[in-house]
Amino acid sequence: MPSPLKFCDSSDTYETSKYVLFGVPFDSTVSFRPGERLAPNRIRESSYNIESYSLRKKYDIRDAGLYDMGDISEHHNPEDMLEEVFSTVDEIVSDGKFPIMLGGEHSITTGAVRRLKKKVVFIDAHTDFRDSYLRERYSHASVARRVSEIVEKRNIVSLGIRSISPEEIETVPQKFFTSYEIRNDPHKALEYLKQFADDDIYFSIDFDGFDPSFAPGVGTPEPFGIDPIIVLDIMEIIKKKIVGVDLVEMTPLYDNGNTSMLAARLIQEIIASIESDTNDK
Ligand SMILES: [Mn+2]
Repeated sequence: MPSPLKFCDSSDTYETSKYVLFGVPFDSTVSFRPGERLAPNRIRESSYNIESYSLRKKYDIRDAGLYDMGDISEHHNPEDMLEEVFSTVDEIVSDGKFPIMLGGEHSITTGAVRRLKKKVVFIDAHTDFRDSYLRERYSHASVARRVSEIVEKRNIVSLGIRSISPEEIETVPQKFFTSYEIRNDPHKALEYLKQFADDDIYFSIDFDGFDPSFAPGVGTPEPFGIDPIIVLDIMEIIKKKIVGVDLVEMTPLYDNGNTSMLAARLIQEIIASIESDTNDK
């Protein structure tokens, strides 16, 4: 369904665009705090309160060729949602464009990875490696497990982990760096990413990976998170390999405005990193 509200600076037509943004208003499997389906439009609203210019990369996002195609249909059933995410990403990448997906809850990532079949870097507080949660295999708490069935566990790394179930420890989840490790020495995780980025990468940003003081508007907040500025360092490592991105698990119902603003700025800075050739920041 087309959304009348468009991400700021997304004036290009689809045909002339390079980056195509779309929303997935889905939160049916959320276990704690709902409202993620409202996030895409809240992020669009926030985008009108930032400058189009990235001072870090000396780049104007208006030069990028960003097109906002609106939201996909509202679904209650995860499989129906995943099918539409798959076909939407298929259309975008088949046309040689870069997909930016606004969640919605984390389960939406599986639809994009089904199409792209690339390595995945997650930012997340949770390993999301349960086989199912509350009897739902496509739960937002099982997304890394579903993704591992598509691209194999060795092609996944998660950053910011600080919550794991005994079941997940026993099944040996994907490679991850805890928020404590990243706080003590971020270079270890970044060095790992340099080796990891030898092939195309899909970047999935769960906002609960960040500390709740930076991103309070999330479904399952976890104390002791990472500083979102690390995304800028991550982008410098993966910018030549990144083929798609999603921003998930935000809920405006618990936000004070900072989380949606962070999302809007991250979209701008991710595009600026890819587009800019300068290495200063
Ligand atoms: Mn999470």
